[in-house]
Order: sequence, then C-alpha cells, then structure tokens
Amino acid sequence: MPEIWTSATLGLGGNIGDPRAAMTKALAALSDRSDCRLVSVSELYRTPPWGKTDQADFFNSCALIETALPAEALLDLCLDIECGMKRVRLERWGPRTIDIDVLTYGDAQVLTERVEIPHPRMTERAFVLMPLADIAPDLVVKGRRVIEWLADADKTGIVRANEKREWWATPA
Ligand code: PH2
Ligand code: MG
Ligand code: MG
Repeated sequence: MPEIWTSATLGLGGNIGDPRAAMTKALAALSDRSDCRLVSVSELYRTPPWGKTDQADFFNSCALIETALPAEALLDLCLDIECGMKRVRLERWGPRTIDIDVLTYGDAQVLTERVEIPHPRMTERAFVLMPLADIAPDLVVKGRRVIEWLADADKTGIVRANEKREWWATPA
C-alpha cells in the first residue's frame, strides 16, 4: 500500500522540572522516527497558567510535522513519548512535566471517545495560538485562520523565552 503522508500540528507544554529540555527530547523522539518528519518548530514561550491559575507558568511551543501515521496512531505516539519521559501529571489542567497534544491532522475532523481533532480548546488559547502562528499562520481551523483566532485571544503575560530560533536543536 502506498504511504500517505499528512501534515499535522502539535502543541507542547509543561511546567514542572525543565520543560524546555522535555520538549527538546520529545521533538527529537518524533524526528528520529521513520514515520514522522519534523518540518518546523515555533519559538518557545513562557505562558501564564490557563484554567487552573494557582500553578507555575508554563513553557509552550508548537511543531509542524508530516506523518505517515493515522490520526489515532499519532495520538498514541504522543502519549507513548509522554510516558517514556515519565510524564508526571498531578491533575486535569494542573502541573505536568510534558504534554503533547495533536492540534490538527490535515484538515480532518476526528471525534472518537479518545480524541477530538481539531483540539477542542485550541482556538481560545493564546498559549497554543501564539506558537502556532509562528509556523502555520494561515492554517484554517474551524473556519478561520490561526492569525485571526490569535488576534481575538487574550495574550496577557505571554513572553518569548528563547534566545535563538533553533532553541530545540541542542547538541547531543
Ligand atoms: N495546559 C493545560 C492547562 N493549562 N496553561 C498554559 N499556559 N499552558 C499549557 O500548556 C496548559 C495550561 C492542560 O493541557
Ligand atoms: Mg494540553
Ligand atoms: Mg494532552
């Protein structure tokens, strides 16, 4: 069977330990695979906690990939990488070492018991939209471009946290 490659976007975040190192490791794990290609990575941002506000600031970024995996398998891969990195998550929307969310998968809409794509809250969250706008400003999600969603989002307190563009490409 011919391989079908699909563009997908991922949201990465964390606020326990060293989230920058955790994201670097997760991106390396993705790009090491034969069924995923890392196309681009956003800037790194420090973002105030959303949802549950009495916790440490998060670090967030987004990645654009191409993958030969179907959507649910991509989700499983992200969960595997989280687990392999001994993800700690204390509670829903609470502190975690690493979170990797599948934001979009081609222009597919996927709704199963396990996954909803596009990610249901991505169009409200500046901590997702800001990095996503770095790598996919014109991507249409739920009928609007990422930059249009971003224009309406509350960006208070979000700051760029990387010095160099290729913050994730650390020497081994
Ligand atoms: N993730 C959450 C809940 N709240 N807040 C920020 N700033 N960044 C996140 O990645 C985040 C959050 C649940 O996944
Ligand atoms: Mg999340
Ligand atoms: Mg998640």
